[in-house]
Amino acid sequence: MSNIHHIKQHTSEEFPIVIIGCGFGGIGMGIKLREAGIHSFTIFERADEVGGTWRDNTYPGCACDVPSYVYSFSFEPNPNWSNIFGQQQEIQQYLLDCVAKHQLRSHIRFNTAVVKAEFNDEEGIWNLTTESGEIHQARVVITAVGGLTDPALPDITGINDFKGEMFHTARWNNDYDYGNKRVAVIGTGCSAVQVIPSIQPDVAHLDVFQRTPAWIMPRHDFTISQKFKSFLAKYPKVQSAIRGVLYWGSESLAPFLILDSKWLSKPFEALAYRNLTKHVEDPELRQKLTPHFQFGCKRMIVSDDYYPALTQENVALITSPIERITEDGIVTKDGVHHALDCIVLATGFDLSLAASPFEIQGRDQRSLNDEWSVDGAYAYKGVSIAGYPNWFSIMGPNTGPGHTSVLIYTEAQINYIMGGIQTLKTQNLKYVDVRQDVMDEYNRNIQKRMKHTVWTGGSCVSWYLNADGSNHALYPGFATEYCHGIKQFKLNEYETTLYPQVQDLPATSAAG
Ligand code: N01
Repeated sequence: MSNIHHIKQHTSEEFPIVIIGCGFGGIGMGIKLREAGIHSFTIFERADEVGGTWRDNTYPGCACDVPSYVYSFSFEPNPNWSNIFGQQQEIQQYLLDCVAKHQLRSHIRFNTAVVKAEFNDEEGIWNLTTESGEIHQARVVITAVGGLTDPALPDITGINDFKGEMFHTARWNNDYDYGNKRVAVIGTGCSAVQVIPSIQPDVAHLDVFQRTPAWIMPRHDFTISQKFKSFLAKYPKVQSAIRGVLYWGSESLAPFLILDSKWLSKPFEALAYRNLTKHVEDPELRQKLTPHFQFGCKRMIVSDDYYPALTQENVALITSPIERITEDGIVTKDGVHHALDCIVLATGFDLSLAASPFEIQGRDQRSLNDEWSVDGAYAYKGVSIAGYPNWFSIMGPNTGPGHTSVLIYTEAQINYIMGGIQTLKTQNLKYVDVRQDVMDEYNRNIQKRMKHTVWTGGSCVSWYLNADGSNHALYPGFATEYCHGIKQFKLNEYETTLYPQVQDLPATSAAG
């Protein structure tokens, strides 16, 4: 272990904090720490730039499927969104602007992947090992590693034999010119639905390989005029009112999109079916595109240009299952060989909600990976995990929404974690460790409610579900309810230990 070196010593007053990941979660956390006058934090980012999923997903057409006035920080409103649904480049620019405005860059260690974390009970310190073997120490660790980050590559026979160009939507090769090429898109989820209409006009031929047709609602996007942007800049209260309207609008949809009720799903299925019939006249194509699962079971997709793109002459929707990939194309079960120059894998993400993001060892050497591999990922309110003191997660287990902006939840978590940090500091506690009984009771209730959701009862398979069919990804209720429940950091829900004495502690290499 000769390459391990310890970072310079600071006093405990500096209270070293490490944030892992610099997407929306890590950036928001950094902003709130600085606002509270806490500068002794470092953000470890495995890539060479901030942005997380918005940095990585550069495929043509990539945009948010949640209106940007609510898919942005409430404390950093941006009056300049180009459209109702912000595009990837401007969302990434928004994050870069947040980082610059709040002077976060000096806190960030780029190209630094944390591969191991071990808690030292005696000192109340987390030892974090990076890929290069450095060890950093922290009193508090906040993981903001995101969920939709690692591409899920399909297990298709011959996938490595293909001699043409092949890439995943989240790793788009922007140097590749797909103009006049024969291109395949495997998958018809949110990413595919954005890519397909964007590349269709330029490619020679497009084969769309569909396994399960999705429910698709109209998007109704529109460009925001310069006049309106200036108006919002002048009257920020109007923008927060718009945010409020969008928030409560989506909250009102929650029962329809969450509960396992055929009656509640029906109006949405009717609207989506009308959207299909409006754009697709050919009865055979319509039939292929008609979903057979309950609306909401998979994430609702919004698009105005996907169906029209599928009706174009240079597009074929292929529903015969893929048998294998060859050197020059894809062979389907019906025996047809589809000759191709390029294959786009729009096959989603590996959420890994039955494993920890890396090796994490809590009190008494317990291993998070071992614990989560039994029944899936659990945390209290998605944030704290019993046995892993002073360890907080942003966008942790069961905190994803099926009906609204994930950032509503993210902000609530950041606020809660700030409460935890302030409690640790002001009460001179060595650690806070959520009580096992409190965490278990919370998750029993979550999983009980999960049985009544469309995600488990709606006859579909989605990335929300673990291999055993359990859902550790989403929150089965209103955002308002989640936010209310997490409003206050309650110390009586935690085991605590006083810090024995003020002593010099090794700190991270935190700037500032
Ligand atoms: O991934 P997905 P995604 N052979 O998992 C198919 C967010 N997002 O990247 O349905 C053939 O939804 C798979 O088929 P099936 C959003 O939360 C947001 O599109 O499993 N096909 C499916 O059609 C979203 O929910 C935005 O039968 C295979 C597709 O690949 C999440 O990211 C934009 C296959 C995967 O769909 C993931 O969306 C984009 C195989 N072996 C994404 N394996 C915003 O706008 C998989 N498929 C914010």
